[in-house]
Amino acid sequence: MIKVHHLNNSRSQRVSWMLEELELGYEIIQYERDAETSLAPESLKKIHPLGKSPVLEDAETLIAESGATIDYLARTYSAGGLCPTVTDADYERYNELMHYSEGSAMLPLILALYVRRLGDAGEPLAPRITSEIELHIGYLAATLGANDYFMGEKFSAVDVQMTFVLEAANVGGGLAKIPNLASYLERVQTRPAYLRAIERGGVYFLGPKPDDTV
Ligand SMILES: N[C@@H](CCC(=O)N[C@@H](CS)C(=O)NCC(=O)O)C(=O)O
Repeated sequence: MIKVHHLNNSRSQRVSWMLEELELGYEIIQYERDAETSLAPESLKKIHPLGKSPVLEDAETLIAESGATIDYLARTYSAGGLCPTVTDADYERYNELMHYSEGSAMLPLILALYVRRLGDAGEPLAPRITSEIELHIGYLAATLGANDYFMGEKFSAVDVQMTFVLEAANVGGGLAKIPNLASYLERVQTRPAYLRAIERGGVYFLGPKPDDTV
């Protein structure tokens, strides 16, 4: 059976969500972040040398990197339903967005998280980080446009990959003033498969807020 090495409150929510979309059976191996450092436990390094989550095991196949994992699941199990094939006209667009998510969009969001911990010492970096975040949010808003999903009218693996970026950007309500991205988030976060993944994976602070905390 497929195994997901899942860290609480992390990108591995994407992988369980993808598995739920595909209605595949899977086992979750749960890891907890250190309460002080938020780092993954050392035991994850026994599964993959980087010690990061997610890691997926499917028989002899072991994959780290959420984008590669989601693409693998789409190619292997969705029969073309959640990703184009390499000869399709929209394949390069799909591939670009899959890479863009972790390769470009996440960088300033992660930097903001780390630099915040420096307090006043991080101030000189703030304008550049803020302008980069704005650049990526603007690009994502323009790319989605009036479509329901990033590849157009049809939900795809790109949406599973990109939602974490928008959730990270929305911490503190960052997308409230961007109507198409805000309603997109609501659209994907109410998908039954998304909600089932959270139920199985446990606490996920980036997800939809309970009614009493909205
Ligand atoms: N680019 C990687 C990032 C993996 C990653 O950094 N995962 C985080 C959780 S979101 C992690 O394992 N952090 C714990 C640690 O670094 O100890 C991916 O998309 O899978």
